[in-house]
Amino acid sequence: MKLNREQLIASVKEQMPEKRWLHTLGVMETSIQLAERFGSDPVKAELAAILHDVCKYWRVDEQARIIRENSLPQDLLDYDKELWHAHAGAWVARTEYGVDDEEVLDAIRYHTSGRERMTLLDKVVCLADYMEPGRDYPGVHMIREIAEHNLERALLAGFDGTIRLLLDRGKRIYPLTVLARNGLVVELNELMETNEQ
Ligand code: DGI
Ligand code: FE
Ligand code: FE
Repeated sequence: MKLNREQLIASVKEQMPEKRWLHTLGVMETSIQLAERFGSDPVKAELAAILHDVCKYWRVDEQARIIRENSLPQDLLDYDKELWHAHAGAWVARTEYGVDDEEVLDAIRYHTSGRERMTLLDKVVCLADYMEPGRDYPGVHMIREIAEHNLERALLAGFDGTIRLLLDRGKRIYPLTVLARNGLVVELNELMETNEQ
C-alpha cells in the first residue's frame, strides 16, 4: 500500500505510544537537519526516520516471527531483543508501506546495530536517533556538539556509549555494532591522514 506522507505519518503514529511518537518526530526533524548539514538527501532521511521504529512496540514474538519467516539474519534472535525492530521494521516498510528505495530500507534496517560500511544516509538516521531533542542521557550534549561539525566522530561517540553500556551490563555486543564502530575509526583515521598531506 503506497500512502502519501500524511497518511504514512498517521499510520505509524497509531502503532506506538505518544512518547515514542514524539521521539519519532524528533528523529524526523534531526535527520533532516543532519542530512542538510552533511550532504545527504533530506527527503530520504525523513522517510527513513518516520518508519525507523515502526514496529518497536509490536509484540516481540511478532518481531521474531518476521525475522524467522522472511530469511532476515537469524543470528539476531540470539542477541538483545532491542535489535529486532530495526530489521523487522525495514521488512514492514517494504511489504506493508511499499517503500522500495534500498537506501531508505538500509537506513531503517541498520539504525540500531549500524554496519561495517555505513552509507551517509545510514549515519544520518542512526545519529539522529542518538541525539534527537527528546534524548536525555549522560553524554548526549557532547554528541550534539560534535555533530555540529563531524558526523562520523559524533556517531562514534554514540556507538562507544552503547558498547560501554552493554559491557557494563554484562551483555553481548552484536558483531555489526563492533564492525560499525571499527569502520568509523578507520574512516576518521583516513580523513586525518588526508588532511595532514
Ligand atoms: O529504538 P530506539 O530506542 O529509539 O533506539 P535504538 O533502535 O538505537 O535501540 C537502542 C537499544 O538497543 C539500546 O538501548 C541498546 C540496545 N542494544 C542491545 N544490544 C545492542 C544494542 N545496540 C547496539 N547498537 N548493538 C547491540 O548489540
Ligand atoms: Fe530503534
Ligand atoms: Fe528510535
